[in-house]
Amino acid sequence: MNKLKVGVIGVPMDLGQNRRGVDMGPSAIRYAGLISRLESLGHEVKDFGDITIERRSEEQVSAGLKNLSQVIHANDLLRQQVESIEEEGYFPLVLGGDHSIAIGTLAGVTKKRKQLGVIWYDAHGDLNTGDTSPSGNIHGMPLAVSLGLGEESLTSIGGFAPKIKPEHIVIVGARSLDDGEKELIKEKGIKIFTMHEIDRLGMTKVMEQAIEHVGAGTDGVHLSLDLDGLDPNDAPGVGTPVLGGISYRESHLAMEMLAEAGILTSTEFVEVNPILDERNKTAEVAVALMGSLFGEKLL
Ligand code: B3U
Ligand code: MN
Ligand code: MN
Repeated sequence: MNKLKVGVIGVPMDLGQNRRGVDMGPSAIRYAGLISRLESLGHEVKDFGDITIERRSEEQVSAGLKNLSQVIHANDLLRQQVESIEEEGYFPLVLGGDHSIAIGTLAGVTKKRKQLGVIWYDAHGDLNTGDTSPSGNIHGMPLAVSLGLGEESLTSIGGFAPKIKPEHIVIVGARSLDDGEKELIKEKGIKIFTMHEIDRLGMTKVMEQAIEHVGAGTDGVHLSLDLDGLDPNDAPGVGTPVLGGISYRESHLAMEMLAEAGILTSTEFVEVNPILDERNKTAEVAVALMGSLFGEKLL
């Protein structure tokens, strides 16, 4: 793998969902040795620190969305940071935080890349809008927002919408979808490999097809990896665990195949919750997967 300049940015944000602790994700991931792991692979790594997040106040719900104004503010800051990290020639590596931060990451990277491919590695679809969400939690909405759907104050971050196109997306690992999300997937023809396809085809075929899909007609590829895509036995420190997930080994294989394909232009690892974790296991898993993603090999 080519040696990269990697720009790390943390987003200590928990306002896109109800459970406290996911704001400590960036610290836990750094503590698990992220920076030295990437440096040992020969990459030049610059840690740009953390975005400042507004404090959680009394729960505010606007248009059915919780903590909307704080989530907008955080994502707009993240967008600006991601834009400038890329302008300085760094590969953006964003550490969450809950998955609502994908709104800002994608707004930042699509300033330059108007045909971005996206791999959404997640137990969930994150395709809800205020109308379909069962929870009002914005971390269940970032993929819909990036498609230009739902709350206008979120879709308009960065001054343009949509950020991405349905045909450039692939979802990997889904096993919990709400009715509105299922309809949207069908309506937009979004490519999805649920756990059924992973079991049936195996991770090798799934990733071959996923890589081909996001590589076609795109000018860059973003990996948005929600740790709850993994099985809760392998990644227990997440807010909404769902049984029957992708294994640690399958996830390493997926990361290695992405490294070999050499198509990624940005990534984010989200939903690590150290309070719910077992001795930082989930952060360590995240760092191990980032190792494979950035070219680590046994021999
Ligand atoms: N689909 C549900 C649950 C959920 C989405 N993302 C996570 N959980 N992590 C929702 O609230 O939108
Ligand atoms: Mn998610
Ligand atoms: Mn999820």
